[in-house]
Formats: sequence, structure tokens, C-alpha cells
Amino acid sequence: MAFTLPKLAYDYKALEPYIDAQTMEIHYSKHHQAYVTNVNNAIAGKPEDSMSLEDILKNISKQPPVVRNNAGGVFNHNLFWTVMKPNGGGEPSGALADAIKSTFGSVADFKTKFAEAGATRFGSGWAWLCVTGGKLAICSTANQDNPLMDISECKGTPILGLDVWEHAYYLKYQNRRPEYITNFWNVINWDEVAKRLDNAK
Ligand code: MN3
Repeated sequence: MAFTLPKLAYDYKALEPYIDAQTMEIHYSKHHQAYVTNVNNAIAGKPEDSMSLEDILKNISKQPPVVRNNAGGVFNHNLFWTVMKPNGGGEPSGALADAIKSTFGSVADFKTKFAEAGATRFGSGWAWLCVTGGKLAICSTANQDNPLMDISECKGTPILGLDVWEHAYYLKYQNRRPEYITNFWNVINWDEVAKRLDNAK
């Protein structure tokens, strides 16, 4: 098996009340697991079976939709679980805070723009904070695409991703995607985003 479902660093109920346990359980054990299973099945016996996920994504234009959708789904969710944590939230610090302030004006302005990217993504997709050419940028992608993909309209190294598929919030928030996004700030793991910024430079 090329790829495996990474262990969650917290319980399904750990992000309550902002993200409910039932959503976490279904999202992780059903949706994320399905992306892992489906991409493994699609690349079984092929050279991609021994490639890194990142290398597959960087050349995704050469792959069929089943690989694009499911390899993207694996990468995106691997990242997503790590940028949240119980008792998260607060404010970013250090180099991350400096980069956010110099790029977007303030942390509040950054949050507004990032939330807008998530709220205005039509249908299913993701909002991203990326490092592109050494600078921070906000963008969004459809479905399970991401900024590592060569076909992506926005390219870069993602350091923060927010899943805005209905499966990420519908049980608790129904159609209220903006409320889900507002509450995401209460569980964000800024330390992980800062670590990813360091690694992206
Ligand atoms: Mn999802």
C-alpha cells in the first residue's frame, strides 16, 4: 500500500463545540480513508506506487481524474488535521505573525480575506494560505485540488488549508458555511502553520 491514513493527534470530540465529534469521525474514518483507499487502488502496480504524494501532485496533469481527486484528498486532509488542535486559536506569533502583518496588514485583515476565500468558493473546495515565491498568498481551489498541483490556478506551498466541502460542516452548521469558518479560528493550530512556514522557506 502506497499511502496510509495518518493517526489523528486528538480524539474525535476534541474540537467540540466548534467541530462536532460525529463530523470528525465520518470525515476522518470514512472520507479521508476513502481517498487513501481509492488512490492506492488507482496506482497499484504503477510507478506512482513508489512515488511521494508531493511528486504525484506536482505532475498531476499526467494523471487521470481518479488520481487527481484522491491523491489531492489524501494530501489535503493530512494537512487539515494538523492545522487544528484542541484549545487552539489565539494569535500567531514570531515570524508567522510578522509575515501575516506585512502581507495582509493585520491578523484580522488576514482572517477576513481567508474567510472570504473559503466562503466564496462555489461548491466544494478548499481555502489556502500558501508560500509563493517566498511570500504569503491566499487562494482557493475546487474539489480536492491544491496549490501543489501543476494544473492549479494558484500555485505554492500550502501552510494552512480549510476544507469547505459540505461534509466538513453540514451536520452541525447546515448551510451556514461562514459560521463554520468563523469558528475554525477557535481550533486553528498556529504553531503548526508557523512550522510549515519555516519549512516552506
Ligand atoms: Mn474533507
